[in-house]
Amino acid sequence: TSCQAQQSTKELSAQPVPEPGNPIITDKYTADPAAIVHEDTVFLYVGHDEAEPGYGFYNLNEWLVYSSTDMVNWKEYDVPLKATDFEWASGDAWAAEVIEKDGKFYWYTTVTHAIIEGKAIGVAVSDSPTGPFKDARGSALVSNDMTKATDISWDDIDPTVFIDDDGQAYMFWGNTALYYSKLKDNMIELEGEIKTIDLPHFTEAPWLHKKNGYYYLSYAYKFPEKTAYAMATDIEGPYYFQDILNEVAGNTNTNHQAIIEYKGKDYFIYHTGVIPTQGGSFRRSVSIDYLYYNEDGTMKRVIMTTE
Ligand code: FUB
Repeated sequence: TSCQAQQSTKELSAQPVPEPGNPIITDKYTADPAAIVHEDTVFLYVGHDEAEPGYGFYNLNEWLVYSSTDMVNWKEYDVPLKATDFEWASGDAWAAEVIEKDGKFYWYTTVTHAIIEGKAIGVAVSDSPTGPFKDARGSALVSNDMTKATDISWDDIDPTVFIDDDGQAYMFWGNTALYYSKLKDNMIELEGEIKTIDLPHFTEAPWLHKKNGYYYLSYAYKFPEKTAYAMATDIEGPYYFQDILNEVAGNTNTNHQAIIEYKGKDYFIYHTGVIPTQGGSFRRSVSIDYLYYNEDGTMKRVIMTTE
């Protein structure tokens, strides 16, 4: 009957989206994911891990961009940005994050400064989420001579940028010390002083997101790294430590997360070293799993899945 036909159509359209199979990219090694949703499409930004098997450190020279409308099928684009596109940098395409403002896409990146010792943060800009991106300043946005909370030269890494509901943009970053600063309206200059936030066992990889009035600061915790998180009701804190969000991911001593909501579901995007074969701490692969919140706003621990 027509009633039965209607019923079965409804059941079909109510099927959940397919479980994402992990890792999501298998033809190259990818690390340090960041993602945005723009016009109903997810854009995923990663570093390209190019270390040879057995090489015991990072070898990342470029970032890559992918898009998806179902979190399962990912389209790759031409290489949108390389570390040496910043003429003042000597290389090292470490963790980076893109944000959109007024139709422009700003990509905050970690690189090694060619003159000032240590890591530094650059910002590139494009009219499109897939690039091409160009250095927006011609100089570092943050370099090691500007931050003094640690003696290490790699404490200016892993920027995460967030625009609050009142339009004010903030950047959080760091290794060992967690720094943050406001950004000017032009998105390419800091505004005011650089401050710090104390979080237990903060290592690196901060990610800031907001949901239902809470600010969530997730970060790499201890080493080998788990992902932990703290919550606040004001972007500048105080942040209250909550819990471990994700355990050490298989076969890699780092972890690096992005958290997004897309088409009514929440996703935890991270990297592991497990797969494909010959993966490890310097040959990582981006994976995606569902993220679930409790009624009080806290987040449930992520269940990492493979194929
Ligand atoms: O990929 C290089 C570095 O490893 C990143 O900047 C850190 O977050 C860690 O994942």
